[in-house]
Amino acid sequence: MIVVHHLNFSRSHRVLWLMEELGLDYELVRYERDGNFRAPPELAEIHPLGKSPVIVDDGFVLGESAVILAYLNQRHGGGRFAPPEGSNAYFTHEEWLHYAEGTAALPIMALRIGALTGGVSDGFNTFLTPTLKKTLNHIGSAVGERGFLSGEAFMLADLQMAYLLEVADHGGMLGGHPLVQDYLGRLKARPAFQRAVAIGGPMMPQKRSRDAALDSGAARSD
Ligand SMILES: N[C@@H](CCC(=O)N[C@@H](CS)C(=O)NCC(=O)O)C(=O)O
Repeated sequence: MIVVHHLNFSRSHRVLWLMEELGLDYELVRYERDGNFRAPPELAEIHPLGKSPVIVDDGFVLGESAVILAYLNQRHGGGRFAPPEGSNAYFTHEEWLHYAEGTAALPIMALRIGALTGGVSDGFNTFLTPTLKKTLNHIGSAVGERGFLSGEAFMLADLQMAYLLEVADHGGMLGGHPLVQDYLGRLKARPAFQRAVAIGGPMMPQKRSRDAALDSGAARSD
């Protein structure tokens, strides 16, 4: 049985979503963020980073959401949500899958965390704001009016990207990027996405409670 260690308001929504897309059985272990928006220490008993998501499959412990998604898709999903292994399309899809956390996350998370913790410096902002624009333009050009990152089919990379776009939307960053806004809407309309929200809660808290949690505490992680 696959065990999914799920933290509320976090990237582990991705794993629940894929489980629901694939129709797999799993056991859910829930963790609640503390007043500083941090994971509780019990998560570090599962994986040394103490972050979510983490899965345990028959004793095999795996962290990092992109790898978890690829593992579940290959080992338990018949490769359904990625192009055929070894093809050029496969590597283009890998590029998008890793682009999410490797590149797109930086401007989105830094601007959002900055806004919630007193603002980023002007110097950092001169890097972040144009980088955010480039990032959202890049995603918008790829998905166009109706597509997904790798073309016409929904794949792991789309599932990976949604959390970051939700954070961007939460921070009011999607204005001026209607293609990205529509794309996020298409992703969130998927029944499996909605089942994952019903099971594990939303990806982001209501703005007010989140701000209050951050205001009341010290530094936070993403
Ligand atoms: N790159 C990692 C990021 C994992 C991560 O930062 N998880 C956050 C939740 S979105 C977390 O557990 N934060 C709580 C903490 O660090 O205390 C992934 O994609 O899995």
